[in-house]
Amino acid sequence: NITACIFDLDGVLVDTAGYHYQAWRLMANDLGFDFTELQNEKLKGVSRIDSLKLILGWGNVTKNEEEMLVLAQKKNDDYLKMIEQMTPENLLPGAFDLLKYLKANGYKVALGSASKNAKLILDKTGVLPLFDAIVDGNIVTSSKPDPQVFLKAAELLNEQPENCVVFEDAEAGVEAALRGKMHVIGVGDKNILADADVVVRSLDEIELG
Ligand code: B16
Ligand code: MG
Repeated sequence: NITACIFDLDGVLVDTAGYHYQAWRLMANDLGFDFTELQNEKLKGVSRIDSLKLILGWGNVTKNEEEMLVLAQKKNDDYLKMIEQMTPENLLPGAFDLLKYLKANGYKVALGSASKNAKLILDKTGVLPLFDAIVDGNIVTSSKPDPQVFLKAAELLNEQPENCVVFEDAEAGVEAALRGKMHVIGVGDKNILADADVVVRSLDEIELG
């Protein structure tokens, strides 16, 4: 019996992938190369520093640790300028109604995201008060598919994993939820998220009540 819901952020509640892509592209272009939207898919759910390493690899660019930190910082500054404009309108279809419904019906709600900017985004989109716990890139040390992010969320909610359902758009996130012995609803393409218990195209497909 499900008593708690844990949400991924990017790709489930909001669509920030486009902003991440724009900001990383600025960096890549400065370094003299470019990468495609298809390559950008590979960055979903992946931490900032691991994303940077993947992108530098695509451009055959080598940087030392210190240079990488500077590049990651610059990308994040550009990204922060972009998300500064976010409002509740940027919530994906069905997200607000589902969160409100869960709250009104006594479910516990947590966030389980790789992003260090998660809290800011929840605040900008007006849903921060609907969350009982937030586990984000500032807390997590092992990225998805490691289940740490979701197990930590269950722990903060004081819930057993088997009573939690995770909402995820990334393959690695679905795997993380399953490894954590949780239920998982995939949000996106059912061919990519084949291991999820249920797959919806978007949160507004979920029937409330
Ligand atoms: P930041 P999620 C992930 O969020 C994004 O999907 C991924 O593209 C991004 O690199 C990562 O957060 C880190 O984000 O640079 O803001 O710390 O899908 O786990 O909510
Ligand atoms: Mg995601």
